[in-house]
Amino acid sequence: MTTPLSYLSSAGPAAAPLTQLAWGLGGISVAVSVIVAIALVWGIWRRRPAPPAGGSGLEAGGPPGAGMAWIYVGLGISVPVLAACTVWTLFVLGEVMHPASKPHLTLQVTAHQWWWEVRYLDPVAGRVFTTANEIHIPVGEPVRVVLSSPDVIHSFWVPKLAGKMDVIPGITNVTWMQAATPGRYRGQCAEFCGLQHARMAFFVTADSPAAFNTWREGQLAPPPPASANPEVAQGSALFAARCASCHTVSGTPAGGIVGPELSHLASRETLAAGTIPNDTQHLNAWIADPAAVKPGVLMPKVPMTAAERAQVVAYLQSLT
Ligand code: HEC
Ligand SMILES: [Cu+2]
Repeated sequence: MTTPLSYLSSAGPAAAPLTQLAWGLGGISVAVSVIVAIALVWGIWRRRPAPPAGGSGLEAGGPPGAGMAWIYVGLGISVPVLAACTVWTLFVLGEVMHPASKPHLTLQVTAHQWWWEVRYLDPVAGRVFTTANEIHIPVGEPVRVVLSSPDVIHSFWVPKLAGKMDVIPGITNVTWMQAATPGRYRGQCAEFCGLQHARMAFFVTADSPAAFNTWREGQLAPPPPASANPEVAQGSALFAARCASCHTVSGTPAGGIVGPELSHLASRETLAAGTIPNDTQHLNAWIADPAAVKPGVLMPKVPMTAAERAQVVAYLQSLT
């Protein structure tokens, strides 16, 4: 069984203290429940002292004030434990606030209904690029994530790599994440943000530094020109006429910003924020009727013949 969203184990220093805290507080809560249950059962089965003779039979047995010891002992145990939990929580919050070293890489992540725009910032303007839903980071180093939203409140959450951080319109929240081992980590919008909230997933792939650089250079280069193959060229013209108002493909006039950047769509493994695999059949079905895949989606159905759609699909698959 794979549990990509389980926070019971973690894979990086921004998440590890939270995982320990979750296990610790979870363990204490279970222990408290068990102790209370045992005390309750014991209280039910215990024989009470006989009521004083000659009374109505409803008077409390035992001397006045008997049983107060339970209150004192109970408070004496629970107050220090709760106080210790609070202090532990505050320490953990302090620990995950900032990474141990200054991040070299900053991602500007914009949460949209219902996908993630990811911009790789760089001091050199020509080295800034944008992608969607699939984030690559170099393994073993902290990455700063600057979060904003143009529509509603979302929440950025990669359970294995970091705690949740809300993405709030009008506010810029900053968090960080770091992967200790290479791998593909699943993320999910963790704040109900409308119809397709559940299908607002993303992936963080932690690459070796060399693989990360190769990927980054690939994203920075414009995709191969469309002229090579006639079907791809036809698809490119259709795309320019019907899709470019919402989507960007670098190196072409397509510069729309309503939908995800498609410059290197073919390098992504999934479509529509982790909803479907990125293969010919699913890409075709998506363009034919996006709302059938993701009801309520903000991409319209663009009228096209099956032959035209095949050309557009061929073009999109050439965007490596
Ligand atoms: C009105 C704006 C708009 C138009 C026009 C539009 N799209 Fe989209 N497109 C979107 C939005 C918004 C999404 C994000 C959907 C989601 O995941 O919730 C999207 C997503 C996609 C995706 C998935 C990208 C990914 O990485 O997940 C593909 C592929 C795509 N569109 C192709 C096309 C093609 C091809 C056309 C033209 C036939 C087109 N779009 C027309 C707005 C548009
Ligand atoms: Cu969301």
